[in-house]
Amino acid sequence: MSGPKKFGLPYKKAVKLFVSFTSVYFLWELSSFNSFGVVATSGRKPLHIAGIFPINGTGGWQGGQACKPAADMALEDVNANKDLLPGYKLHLHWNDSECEPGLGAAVMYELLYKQPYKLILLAGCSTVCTTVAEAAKMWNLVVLCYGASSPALSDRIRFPTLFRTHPSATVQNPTRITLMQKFGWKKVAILQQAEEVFISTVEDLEERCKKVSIEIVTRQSFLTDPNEAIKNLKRQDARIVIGFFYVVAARRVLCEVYKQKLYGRSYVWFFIGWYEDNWFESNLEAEGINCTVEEMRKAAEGHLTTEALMWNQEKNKTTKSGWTAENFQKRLDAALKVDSGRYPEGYQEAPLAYDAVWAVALAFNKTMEKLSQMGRKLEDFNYTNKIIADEIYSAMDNTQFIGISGRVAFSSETGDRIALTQVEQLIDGKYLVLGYHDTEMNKLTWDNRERWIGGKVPQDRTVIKNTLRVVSMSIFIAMCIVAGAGVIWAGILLLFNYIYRERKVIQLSHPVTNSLMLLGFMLCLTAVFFVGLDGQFVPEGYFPIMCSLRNWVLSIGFTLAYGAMFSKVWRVHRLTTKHKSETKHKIQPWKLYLLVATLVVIEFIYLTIWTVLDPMKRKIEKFQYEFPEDSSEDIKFLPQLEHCESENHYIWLGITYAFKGLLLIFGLFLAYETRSLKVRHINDSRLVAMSIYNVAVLCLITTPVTLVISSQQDALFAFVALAIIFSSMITMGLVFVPKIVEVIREGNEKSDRSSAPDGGTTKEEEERYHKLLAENEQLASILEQKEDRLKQLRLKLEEKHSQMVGGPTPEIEERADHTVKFITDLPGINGNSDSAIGQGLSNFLEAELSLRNAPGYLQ
Ligand code: ABU
Repeated sequence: MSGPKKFGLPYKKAVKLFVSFTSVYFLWELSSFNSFGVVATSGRKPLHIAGIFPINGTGGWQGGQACKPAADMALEDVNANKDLLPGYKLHLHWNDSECEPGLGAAVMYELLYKQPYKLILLAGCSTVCTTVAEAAKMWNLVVLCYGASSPALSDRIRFPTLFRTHPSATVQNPTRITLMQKFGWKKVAILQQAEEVFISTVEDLEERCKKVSIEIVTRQSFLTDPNEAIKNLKRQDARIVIGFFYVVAARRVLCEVYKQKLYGRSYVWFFIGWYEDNWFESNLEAEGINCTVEEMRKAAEGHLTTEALMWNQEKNKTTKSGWTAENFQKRLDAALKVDSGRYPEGYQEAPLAYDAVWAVALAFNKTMEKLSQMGRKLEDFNYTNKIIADEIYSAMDNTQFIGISGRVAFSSETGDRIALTQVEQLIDGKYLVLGYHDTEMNKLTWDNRERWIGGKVPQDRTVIKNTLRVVSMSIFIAMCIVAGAGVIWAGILLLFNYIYRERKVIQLSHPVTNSLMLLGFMLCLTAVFFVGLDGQFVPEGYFPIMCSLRNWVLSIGFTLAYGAMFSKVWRVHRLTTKHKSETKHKIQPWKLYLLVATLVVIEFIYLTIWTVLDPMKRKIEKFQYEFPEDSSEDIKFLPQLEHCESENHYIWLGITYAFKGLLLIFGLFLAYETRSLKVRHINDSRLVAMSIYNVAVLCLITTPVTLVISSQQDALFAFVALAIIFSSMITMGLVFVPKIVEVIREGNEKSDRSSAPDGGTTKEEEERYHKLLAENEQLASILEQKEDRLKQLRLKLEEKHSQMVGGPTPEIEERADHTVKFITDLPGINGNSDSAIGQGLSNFLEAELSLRNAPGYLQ
């Protein structure tokens, strides 16, 4: 930054050290020189002034190259003017500061402590002016800066004796703001060299931007190499860049701009306007700029500059010096030998240096008059003479005149020059004035001569177009058609279930449970439609409703369908685990309904809690930018995908998956356990078990896959839709197609012959059953006949017994009793008898009868 840094000391400390050291030198000098200056030649007393000109440096502003000759011209003119400073002649003592604050301070020290006393100090370059103006107050010395734009110099407390003919750099800021507003730029970036002059200008600009809601996207600074800073600008997509740097740095910036391709139709660069007209193509080799003149021209084309006016716009108006601006320019050009077209640095500011000397002369003139009234003289001035110093200050403060740079006047609050700002643009390698801005009146005079490379005003940012990723129409329509067909199919099955409810094949399948299952599938298939309804159909505001609708329809549908299937396998499994006597009873249908209802109620309560506590919202997933095919379009696309999400979405999903997952796995287990069981009262239980495999497996596959492909809208929709369609259709087919076939096979008769379509009773079994029934009836009648015959025999036996004297022998008695007891103990013929039992019984009876008729048997 400034000098003290070079010496490695804090700034104030450095100034104090400098002042105390030089005071010693000052006392020593005073002892040898007691009078003011040397005796003037040609009878006029010299009035000595000091000047510091930056000329030979390698950085900063070397404006002394043109300003020193301009100051010399002014001295010449002032001294030639008879009305000005009568009896006196201005004499300039000067040295080169190279725009280095350290060197500037040393030069000042030398100028001040070498006799004669200097009445005023002229300085150029902000960094040097800052250093010398802060110290000069210690010597009661007024400083007039002809080439310092730093806004920091407007601080009257820090620089109480400073004036400047150079306007503050802040005068350009309102102009910059006005231009941004004119072209609709709301986002700008700043690139600055790390110098106080630019830092304070940028701070002022930031404040002003804030007031008018212009966003500073980034503020990049660099010391010497702008490479990284420009990379950052590119990274931040800066399009409108305001640059603050000295001309040497400006060349480096421009070369880097070329290399990093931050020029052309999409970019606008604002540069400071006080560089010389051909700044971007000169000194390239000397400064080690690694770009050709052609490349520099290419990068510079179209940039804008702002600068306070430094030349009187009324070119032919005679100024205080007697010169018109036009004539002065010719004279200056001749002095500087600018025929070659190469302007030395400081050419723009030359009128300021010229007018600075005139301001000094006019102020001295005024002071002389004032001092003569007080009986004092200008030549009485020394560095402790506060009275004369104050008079010089006051005269300078009131100095006003029309100079080569325009109207010269100083603001008493800041010491600043008041000026118009000029806006220029580099068009075809030449600067063209576009307009002027009156900062005080905030009035822009614009000639509409600007020219943009792309033919239109560049944008302040890449326009980002949000593109919603939506389900492709063909997939959506295809899935909706299939799902719709599924809904119709489920409706037909519902009707079938109702119409044929009296048929045994339907009756024994628990038609109400199947109807609930069909209703569930209808809801699931309807959910396919809702899942596909995205931003292309549903406005943003209604999307959360759509999210809840999807969730509710699919969840309730699944619970109804799966719950109905689950209840059947559950009941079948329960039957296998119950005591045999209990299985004789018919299955209670209400138990099935209760299980389905319980599951649905749980689902309903859960969904209500979810919806009320943490409703689903429209969440946007953003993807990588995509660029249009046509690269001339300054736009990029931001693909977005809508998702339905609650705040604690993954907690809710966790609960859902845990509950349903357990239900699915348990269902799978029950289905496996009951796979080979035939239950007459749930005739389709095995088919339902197969359906559970189908649904469970599909669900268990679909859920993790959907999580993985959640960012691919088409794949996600197709996968979910197909999973719903497949599981619903396969289940409906498995459960109902055999029933339909059976009903068709039976025709329209209401036959009860069939008991189960799932392979429970075949035709052969049926016939065998009927045969057995007939045989049973036959045996029952035989048994009846035999019983009658047995009764008759018993009667006969009793008669014989009463006729006998002394009765039968005990052996015969016992055999007869045994026979009667055996017959009485026989099981009922209507029970489980078969032909074998009947045959055995008849053989026994025949044998018994033959025994009774045998010889020796007592009759
Ligand atoms: N127009 C030249 C300004 C130089 C400076 O402020 O340092």
